[in-house]
Amino acid sequence: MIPGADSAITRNEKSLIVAYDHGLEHGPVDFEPNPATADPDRVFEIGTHDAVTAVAVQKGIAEGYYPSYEDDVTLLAKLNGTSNLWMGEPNSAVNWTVENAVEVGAEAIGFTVYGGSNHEIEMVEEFRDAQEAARDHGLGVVMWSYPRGQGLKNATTPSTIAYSTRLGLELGADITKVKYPGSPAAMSHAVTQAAGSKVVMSGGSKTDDQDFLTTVRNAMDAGANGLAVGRNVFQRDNPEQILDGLEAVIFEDASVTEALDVMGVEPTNPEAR
Ligand code: FBP
Repeated sequence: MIPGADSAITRNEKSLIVAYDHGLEHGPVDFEPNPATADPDRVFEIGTHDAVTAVAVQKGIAEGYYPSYEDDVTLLAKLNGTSNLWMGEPNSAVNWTVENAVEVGAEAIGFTVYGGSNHEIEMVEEFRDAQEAARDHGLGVVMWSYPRGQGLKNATTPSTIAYSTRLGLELGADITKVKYPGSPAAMSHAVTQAAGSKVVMSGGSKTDDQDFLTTVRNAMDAGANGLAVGRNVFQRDNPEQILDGLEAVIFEDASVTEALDVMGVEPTNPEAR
C-alpha cells in the first residue's frame, strides 16, 4: 500500500464501491430481480449517488458507457474476471491492461486473487504486473481477495478472511475486499492483519434492509473502511434508497435505526440499534 494512493476512490478514508461485474462473473441471472439493471446506464446512474465513491466494471462496459458518466462517476477498472460457465479450478482471466484502463479514465484498478487455488501462483504473478503498472500511473489498487479452490472448502472462516486481508497487504493492495467472516470479532482480527491497509466488505447476495445494514454497521464497528457491493444494491427495487442508508452508516456513523429512518423504512426486527 501507498498511503493516499486510493484517495480517488475514498472519502475520509472510507469507500462505497458499487461493483457491477456480475454480468461476467455470474451471468444475466443476477439482473433478474431488477431487470432494468441489465442496462449499464441504469447502474452508472445509481453510481452518481453522492454516497458512491467508485463504480467497478469490466472493460467492455467501461468502453461503451463510461464516457457519458466521466464527470459524475469515478471508474474502478476490474481487470480480471471469469464467467460462471468456467467449471475448472478457480482462476480469473486478465481481460484488461492498466494502460488501456487509464485511457478509458480509470482512477483505480481492481483485481481478483483466489488464494489457495491451484492457480494461485499465476494469479499472484499477474497481480504483480497489474499492481506495478498501477503504481506507474498513480492508480489505487483494490484486491478482491477470495480464497477458494480444491483444498479450501470454507472460504469465510475467521482465519481464512484474516489471511485474505493479509494477502492484500503483503502483495501491495491499498484496499482489500473480503467476504464478511461472520462476526465483528472476526472482522476486527482481519482488519488488524491488514495492518493499516484498508479493508472493505463484500456485499454478498441480497438480504433485507435491516439485516444488511446491521452487517455493514458491525463491519464498520470492527474497523472496516466501507463496502464494495453489487447485488445488495442493484437487485433492490429502489437502489438509491439503500444507498441513502449505507451513506448514513458508512460516512455519518449512523446506527441501523437512524439509517432505516433516513430511508423511511420501519425496522422489521425490534433489535435494530
Ligand atoms: P456482491 O456484492 O453482489 O457480492 O458483489 C461483489 C463481488 O465481488 C462482485 O464484484 C463479483 O461479481 C461477485 O461478488 C463475485 O461473487 P462470487 O465470488 O460469490 O462469485
